[in-house]
Amino acid sequence: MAYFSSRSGKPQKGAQEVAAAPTHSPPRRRFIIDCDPGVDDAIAILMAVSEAARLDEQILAVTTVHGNVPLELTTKNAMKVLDVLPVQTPHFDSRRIPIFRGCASPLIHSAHEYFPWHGLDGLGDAGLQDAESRHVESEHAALAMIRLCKQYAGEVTLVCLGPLTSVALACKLDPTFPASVRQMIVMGGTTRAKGNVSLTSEFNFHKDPEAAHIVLSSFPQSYMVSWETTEQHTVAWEFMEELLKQAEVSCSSLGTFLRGITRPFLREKDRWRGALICDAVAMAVAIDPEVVMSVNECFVDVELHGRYGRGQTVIDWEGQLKEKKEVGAANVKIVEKINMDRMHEMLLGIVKTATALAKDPSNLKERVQGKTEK
Ligand SMILES: [Ca+2]
Repeated sequence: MAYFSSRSGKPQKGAQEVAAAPTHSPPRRRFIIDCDPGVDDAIAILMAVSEAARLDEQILAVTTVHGNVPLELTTKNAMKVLDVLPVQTPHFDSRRIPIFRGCASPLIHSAHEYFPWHGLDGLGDAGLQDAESRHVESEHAALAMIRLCKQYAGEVTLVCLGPLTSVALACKLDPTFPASVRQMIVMGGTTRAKGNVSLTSEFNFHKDPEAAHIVLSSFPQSYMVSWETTEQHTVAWEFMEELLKQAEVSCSSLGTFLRGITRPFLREKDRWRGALICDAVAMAVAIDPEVVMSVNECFVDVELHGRYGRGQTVIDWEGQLKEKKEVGAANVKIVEKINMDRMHEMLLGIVKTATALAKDPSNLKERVQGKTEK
């Protein structure tokens, strides 16, 4: 049963073929997703699950942080999202992805502003049931990140889709933590100081500027997927509608989930050229770095003061600080352009995975009964 197509157009291994793959070879990459679900976080997580299943990669953890809604809700939402695609491969079992609760508030300031973009519950007020079969680990997200990245030193892609509070805490708890991470992807910041919650700052950096500063200055290199870049890579409304229809036809539970959570976005049709799923753009970069078509490498920091500038991303476009020897090498790859065809494939992959599971639930059972290597 082939349900994925490769970029070359050749059919790739389907669910059963993946199950029969050798179990002795290690996973190709491992991911930790730090997030604040959030509708776009949800879509990004589903993309990661379907791609990880296809590529036999691992999602080591989903860690939650305050952000779009309070921590209690982002954690509940992460559990709900992970329940949507119960998929297994020899190295991957979405039902066993552990969830770790992170920071409930920013490092220093105590302001709690929430914005209604994702509904009051963070998932479009779609009335989704809690995922009662799941639980949250007792270890703090920051400690779990440190532990897992040490355990798999040099193998982990850390994808940050919310305020960077927990990641910054991990950097301070263990200064060797950043060097243990293979690749760091951040959805956040701005390239032209075009703020979306203040005049100059993007939501994730605005929520915890100190954390963003600590993270960018601690990691030797990060990919930054800015607000402006995501704004320029919206998903056409026609594509979104087709995606929803395909999901509803082929897998009603996924269709109901996606239709429910995207309702607030669809109400904004007149405001944007397409669906703004910022975290999905960042996730596309994490899943397949070749999706990136254009980057600028610069020194990047975050402004921590100022009447209008707090939380603003500051970029040394002309290398002035480097010339003065105030900073070293560029610390950030600013993603400017991505391949939207590839991102569309990843979005369609969610439906294809769900369709395969809906058609062949016995395959799922077989894997759970002992053929899954953990
Ligand atoms: Ca987010």
